[in-house]
Amino acid sequence: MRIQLIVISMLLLALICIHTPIFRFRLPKLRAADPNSVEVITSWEFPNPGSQPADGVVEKYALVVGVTDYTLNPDLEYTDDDAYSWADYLESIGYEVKLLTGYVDASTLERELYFLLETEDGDDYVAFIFAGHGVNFFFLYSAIVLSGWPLDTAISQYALKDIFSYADSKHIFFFFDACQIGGMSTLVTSSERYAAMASDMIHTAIEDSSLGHGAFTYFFLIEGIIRSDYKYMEQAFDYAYDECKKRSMNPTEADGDPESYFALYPVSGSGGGGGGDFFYEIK
Ligand SMILES: [Ca+2]
Ligand SMILES: [Ca+2]
Ligand SMILES: [Ca+2]
Repeated sequence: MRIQLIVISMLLLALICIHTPIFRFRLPKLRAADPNSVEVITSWEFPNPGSQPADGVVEKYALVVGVTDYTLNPDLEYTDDDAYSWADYLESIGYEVKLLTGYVDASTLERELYFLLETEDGDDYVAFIFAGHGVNFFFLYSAIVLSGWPLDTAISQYALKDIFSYADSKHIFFFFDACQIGGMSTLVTSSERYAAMASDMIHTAIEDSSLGHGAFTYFFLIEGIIRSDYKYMEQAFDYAYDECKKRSMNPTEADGDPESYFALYPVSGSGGGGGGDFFYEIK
């Protein structure tokens, strides 16, 4: 009788644990897509947005994408939160932001990329932020994964590189919080471009319910740029790199100019030899 009581109470306790959120052990979700579940676009018939020369005014434009809804790949929970946080921050430093979250397909991205490239001119600042699934193909190239039907759509590093070759702005920031996305370093074609990526071409990127974000976005943006007030992307990257390494990730950066710091707004003294101690900000 006593043994039966003990067994029953243990079973009850187990049931309570299973149904109580704090006892539920949740594994971090991977932002990796299955290469067989996507239609991949390696070259894109992208309409020419024309060329807009510098007009003497530094305007700042950002396209921020957080894909949560996928057809064949698992939905993601925190990519939209990553995108909201980036959008809020970029707006706070004077960017005109276009935010795409939820179901974001290739035609939506094409429309917004076209609008961005048709708007920015030769002396503007541009930022492209992506949080979602990533995938590599044969360890040869990376792709971002968008929503799509009947297959999700993967846009390769080559297709994105072609599209950004239309940019008039020289100063472009790329940020990718996705798995196997390191091939996007190919977008850094000049000294005034900088890319931060949550992974190399092999490693995965995670999103974690305890952070409420992708780990890379959390440490780069929330703890690095916002809480630690890092002005330079290289500083934010170094911080996020150390934190993500503890989580078995391997973030990578592509720095068009290793001799100078890269900032998201004009910072006087940031050029030539690693940035000065004295600078003022033009917003
Ligand atoms: Ca301008
Ligand atoms: Ca343009
Ligand atoms: Ca640099």
